[in-house]
Amino acid sequence: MRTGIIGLPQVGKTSLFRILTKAHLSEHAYANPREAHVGVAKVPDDRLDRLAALYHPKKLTHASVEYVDLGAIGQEALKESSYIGHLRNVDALAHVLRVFEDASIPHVGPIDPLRDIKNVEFDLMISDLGQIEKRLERVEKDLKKMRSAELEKEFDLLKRANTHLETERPLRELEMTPEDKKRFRGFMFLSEKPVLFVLNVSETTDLGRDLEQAVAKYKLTDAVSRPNAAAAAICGKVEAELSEMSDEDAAEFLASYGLKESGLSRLIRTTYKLLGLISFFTLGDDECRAWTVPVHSRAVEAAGTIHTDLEKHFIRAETIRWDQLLEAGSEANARSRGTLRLEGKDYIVQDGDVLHIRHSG
Ligand SMILES: Nc1nc2c(ncn2[C@@H]2O[C@H](COP(=O)(O)OP(=O)(O)OP(=O)(O)O)[C@@H](O)[C@H]2O)c(=O)[nH]1
Ligand SMILES: [Mg+2]
Repeated sequence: MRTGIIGLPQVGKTSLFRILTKAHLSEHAYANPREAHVGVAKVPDDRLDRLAALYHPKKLTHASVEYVDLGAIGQEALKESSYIGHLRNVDALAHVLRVFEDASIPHVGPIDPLRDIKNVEFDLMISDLGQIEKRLERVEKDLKKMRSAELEKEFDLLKRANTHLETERPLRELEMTPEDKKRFRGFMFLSEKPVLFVLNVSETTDLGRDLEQAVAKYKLTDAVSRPNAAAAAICGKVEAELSEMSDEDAAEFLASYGLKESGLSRLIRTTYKLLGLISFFTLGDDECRAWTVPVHSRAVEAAGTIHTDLEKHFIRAETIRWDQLLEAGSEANARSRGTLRLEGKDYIVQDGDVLHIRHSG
């Protein structure tokens, strides 16, 4: 899974990227704001950490997400093939919004994240509209030459998308059947991608409360409750300091701001929810590991993400909820308590399940 970090100039995109991926970028990387950076972020998961304490594994593997830090967005940037190439290839967007006050860092005007959202969304939609118009012309020509049921369906969908965009609504809000989605897949439309609005707020003494209220304060409640959109507020300054600390120091530091967890944990979790992803765990003395699958995945599909052989030779999945296993203290205890279940191929994996795949391979 790959998320593109986008936004207007100087809103904190690269800062967020560095904190997420713990990347130490060279001065050179800052000197060229048009250059894209790619990095991997570990998905923090307290459940996995606690389970691993039962096993003391040789290796502890968290799930990971890729982030791409792109230069500032705008009509000009969207004409550059490398910029748009990077942007098309992400699964989701993290749109960083400037909310922090700092007179020394220029912004397009007074702090107004709703205006900034509209501007950036407009650019995404104009890019999609151009692509749709080109494709419509092509399909129209082909339809004159020959009749094709599939082409007609594509034509209707493109027309519908065109009208939708002309009323200034992004494609992520267009109702589509799974077939429609397939028809659009190859286009990699920008405004179709799920978006997480990241509010980068000022450092304040009551940060916990300010983060919670940021969405309402800036009148973003409507914008962030639209289909395939979500929001997370963070304080870039505080997160940057946190990322340099040991776990104990970080916990104390968070508490001093009235916070329970880092903004990054919340941000990554919200991205998972937005993309309809869940985690399940495999545990053992060699390795304890978190895996990522789409919600509603069947046990046999989950097995396939671990190894194709496990999918092919799947017999049963020994399953237990992560908290039930913690409570039992060991698999043996869980088995005698009857909380360890045997599930078949079609079992729908739940977020936080611990799976042990039994196979004949
Ligand atoms: N006060 C304050 N300054 C911040 C915060 N986040 C970032 N900055 C500053 O804002 C400036 C721009 O930060 P970057 O992370 O480089 O922003 P960017 O969006 O990547 O900028 P471009 O790539 O040039 O568009 C830097 O001077 C940062 O130190 C914040 O939360 N508070
Ligand atoms: Mg940058």
